[in-house]
Amino acid sequence: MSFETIQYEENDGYAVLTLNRPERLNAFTGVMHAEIREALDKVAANKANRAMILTGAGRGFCAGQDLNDRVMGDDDAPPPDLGHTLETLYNPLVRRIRALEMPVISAVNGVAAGAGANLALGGDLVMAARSAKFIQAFCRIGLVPDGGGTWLLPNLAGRAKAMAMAMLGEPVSAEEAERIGLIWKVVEDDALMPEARKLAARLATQPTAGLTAIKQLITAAASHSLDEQLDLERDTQQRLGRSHDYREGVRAFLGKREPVFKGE
Ligand code: LHQ
Repeated sequence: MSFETIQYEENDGYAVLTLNRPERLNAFTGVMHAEIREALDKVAANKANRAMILTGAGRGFCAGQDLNDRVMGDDDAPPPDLGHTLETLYNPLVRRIRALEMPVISAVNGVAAGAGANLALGGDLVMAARSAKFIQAFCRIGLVPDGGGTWLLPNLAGRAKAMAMAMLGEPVSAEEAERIGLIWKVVEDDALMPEARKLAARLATQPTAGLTAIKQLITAAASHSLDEQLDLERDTQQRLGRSHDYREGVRAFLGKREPVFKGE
């Protein structure tokens, strides 16, 4: 499959989507948005895909919106409609990744800035190379964190850290990001992709419907009461209790053998 601004690969039960404009630290353009949408359609259309890795080519993960792109506006043009850009490009992308019915691994290979940082943080399992850093660069150009940033930051790291990251726009190292709960874990630079691939291949053998439900419930918890969440757990468990993979998991345990999950 050939794209201009991304690379797409399917392999061993998982897909890898690599942002690929390394000379611009993989900053987003309209073309890149369109290609990502097309790739995500492919990920979802193939039932053999049971996990996805999102990463970047070269020394950066993604530097957010390409500031040369017309959507940002310039002196001679009328003011840009950034709301339209979010509504039509970024918000659907964030929602689409959240709704993908499989775990999404962010493998953050280098600097992740602006919407690129929040794209990474929106993944389900976020791994970062030791040299990676996260920058909420928006405040430097008079904007607010988007791509879900104002929701993700306080939910992941708490209000105090969220405020400091969003208002100061200073780089947060991968180690610091792990320490404050912004990401899952740091790995050595050259271990990032081997580890991400190993994890994706392992996830591809797991009960995918159950993992998808975990993703949905943990997302829902951020805006639910305990009572609402208990009801959601009841309904979800009821559904999963009728699934192939639940039956298989219990039978394998009782039979003292490895389970063979279908993902449904
Ligand atoms: C870039 C970019 C870039 C173009 C590096 N654009 N060229 C979306 C749209 C609608 C509403 C508003 O919100 C948004 C969301 C956003 O994402 S807004 C925030 C946009 N991003 C930024 O403000 C980050 C800008 N980039 C940087 O601050 C630095 O490049 C970082 C800190 C990411 C990395 O710094 P360095 O490692 O020193 O690399 P560099 O600055 O030298 O960048 C390498 C090249 O990439 C360079 O080009 P050049 O021709 O000089 O080699 C940069 O101009 C280019 N580049 N980010 N976003």
